[in-house]
Amino acid sequence: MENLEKILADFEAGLKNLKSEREVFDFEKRYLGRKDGIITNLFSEIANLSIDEKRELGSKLNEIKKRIKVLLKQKKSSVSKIEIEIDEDAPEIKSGFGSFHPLTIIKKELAEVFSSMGFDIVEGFEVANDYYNFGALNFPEDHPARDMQDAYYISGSKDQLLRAHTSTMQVFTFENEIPPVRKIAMGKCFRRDETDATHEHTFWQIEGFAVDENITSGNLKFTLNEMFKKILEKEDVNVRFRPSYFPFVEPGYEVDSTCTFCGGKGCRICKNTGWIEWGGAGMIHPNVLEKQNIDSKKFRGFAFGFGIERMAMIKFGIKEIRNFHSGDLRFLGV
Ligand code: FA5
Repeated sequence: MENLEKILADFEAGLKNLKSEREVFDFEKRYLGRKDGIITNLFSEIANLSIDEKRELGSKLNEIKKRIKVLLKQKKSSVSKIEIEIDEDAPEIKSGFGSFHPLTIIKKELAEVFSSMGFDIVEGFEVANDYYNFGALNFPEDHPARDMQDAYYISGSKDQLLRAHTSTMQVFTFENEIPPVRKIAMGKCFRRDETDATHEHTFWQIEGFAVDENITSGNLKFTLNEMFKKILEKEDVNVRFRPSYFPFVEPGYEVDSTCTFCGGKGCRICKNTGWIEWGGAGMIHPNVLEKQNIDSKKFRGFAFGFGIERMAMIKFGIKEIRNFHSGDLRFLGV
């Protein structure tokens, strides 16, 4: 019995010195731990005593256990719950504020400039079928892009594929909306291209198109000029169209802007031409509109499609496309 009083007194004295929640837990374990707790052990010792002793000591032990529990509870609520364990040997953690990914910056700028011109912004679907990716866009049956070697087909399917360009969004839109429409689609595209410094199997494109009664290439040029001014952060940017071929536009163009990095004199970015190549554009082919029951005599439209990684590479002087999706924090400058 005396021993029990001493145990309780020791407990109370020890409890006073505890400063943290961790210490309280350890202390609790020392007394009430299931394996080797001081009180727990005493309970198992009772088993060897006579019935009378058992009764007397048992009730005293229960009383002490109760008291210990109450005191532990009080102590737990009084010590600080917020503790940081410091590992002296752990490497230093550099704190940084982080930064936006270059693609995020470009997408945000594109969203801003096009919404200011009244374009709706959509992302669209990454899985399409031959019809949305090619057929409805006037690709001839034997066009090489339709080849299984160039697009990722869903396994076991000859029809379903991962979209190879965001032009699929023209078809989805014309199926569901009546002109006038102005739309921007930004999303991932997939191609079985050889990976190199400027090509990846997965990349982002922006598709833009507008259909109305009096749309001309002049509208296209103005719209793209506004986009270049925003991305290049310069007011004096010119746009140049060179003839090109895409089955879903007629006429089709390759779009260049003046090189704002050298002022047109020639540099590494423009490969000494004074012009930067951005991507494809053109006037939407009447066949594409007619396939969706849009009267091509009444309505005309423009469309353009650019690689967003390419835009970021130009804007930020990034030389290697594989950096974008590598997850390497050094690239992000964090
Ligand atoms: C197209 O994809 C057309 N849909 C663009 C278009 C839209 C033309 C509307 C006319 C009217 P193209 O295959 O050239 O075109 O791709 C456009 C851009 O996507 C390229 O200039 C390039 O920047 C980017 N791109 C294409 N393939 C890859 C790739 N494997 N990796 C990274 N970027 C790519």
